[in-house]
Amino acid sequence: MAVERTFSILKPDATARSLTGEINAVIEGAGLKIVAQKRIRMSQAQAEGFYGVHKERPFFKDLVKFMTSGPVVVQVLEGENAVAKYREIMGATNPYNAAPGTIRRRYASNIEANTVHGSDSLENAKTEIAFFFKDDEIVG
Ligand code: IDP
Ligand code: MG
Repeated sequence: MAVERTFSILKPDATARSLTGEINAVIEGAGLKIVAQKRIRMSQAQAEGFYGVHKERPFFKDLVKFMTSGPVVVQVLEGENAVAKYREIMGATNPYNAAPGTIRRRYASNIEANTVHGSDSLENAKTEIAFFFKDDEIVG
């Protein structure tokens, strides 16, 4: 195993319910370090660019609307096997299918407002981190 970095978003449904502290405690409890973090309002262009791979999907417009509907917290997480570990503690995309104890099972409202984003590969993590953070904003 190797120390990796992954990209995380606490989505608008998390900030709306003031769950950022609680979710960060879960992240840190799993052994992942939050090495960068900022609260932002995503622009429509940022949301469309970030979720560009989904632009042909029927839910794309709604997803962009949701992601720009309120503040989000973008983060860089660091730790052993961080990409897979974060996906594991997030749980499945649809909270109804997410394993008990996972962030999405505990906090998510539905398949769209599912509380957190996490990169699905090391390669995508690098691209996603670079989309929101400059190197000197990440302090490991
Ligand atoms: P992931 O976030 O678990 O990697 P993706 O398939 O990459 O899931 O989808 C990106 C995001 O798009 C999801 O987290 C969720 O917010 C939204 N999404 C995915 N599938 C649906 C759907 O069927 N309906 C509405 N929103 C969806
Ligand atoms: Mg994904």
